[in-house]
Amino acid sequence: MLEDLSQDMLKYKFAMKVLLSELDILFEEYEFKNGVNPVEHIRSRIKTVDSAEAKLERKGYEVSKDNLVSHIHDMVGVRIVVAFLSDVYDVVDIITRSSLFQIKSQADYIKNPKKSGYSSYHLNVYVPVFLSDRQELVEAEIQIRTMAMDFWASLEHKIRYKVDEEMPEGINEEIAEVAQEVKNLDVKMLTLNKSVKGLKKNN
Ligand code: 0O2
Repeated sequence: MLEDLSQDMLKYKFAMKVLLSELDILFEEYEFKNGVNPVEHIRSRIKTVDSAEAKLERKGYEVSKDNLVSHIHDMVGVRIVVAFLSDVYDVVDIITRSSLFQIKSQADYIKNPKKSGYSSYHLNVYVPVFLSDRQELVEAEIQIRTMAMDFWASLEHKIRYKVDEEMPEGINEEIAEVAQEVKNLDVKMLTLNKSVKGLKKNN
């Protein structure tokens, strides 16, 4: 059982407000300049203490406040869902250019999917929070993915969390195969979109 986290939870809440507000500004500015907004929708959540405890246990750490701060990197989590593969990289570019955020790390699970088949682009950033007497940098995880990747990840999560034990034989492989099909769809839709864009330009 974790020590009192009320002050930390408040900090996460403030970091989320700053993060969402900056994203809103960045995407609205992008739309003003380019006439299109690459974002379909944004979801956000602050991880519950119960879920953080479960994750620490899963990772083999003792449940403590110190371990939570050191090993749970997604207490503040935002998911940005876009239409096309190329939009993922546009969004990464928009966020990494913002001088508000300090980029801690990035992982491209689209170019290098996880063994499960999971693919998304992960950006871990530090968000500045200005309190009355000090500034704090709070870590947040931003996941950027297409609608197709989001479909796969949401359903895979539902399937996996139904079983406490190991998956029955063959299921993991089949789920990974579906991820490949999803990837093919993303590539196909991107190609179609590019063809139509080309037509518009020629007219
Ligand atoms: P939830 O329910 O989203 O909170 P960490 O960086 O410490 O968070 P890790 O494994 O080092 O953990 O980092 P990683 O893999 O970059 O990001 C973890 C998050 O990515 C997960 O958070 C999921 O949201 C997502 N994710 C990673 N792998 C998979 C996968 O195989 N399937 C699905 N559906 N999602 C995945 P949580 O806390 O595990 O879950």
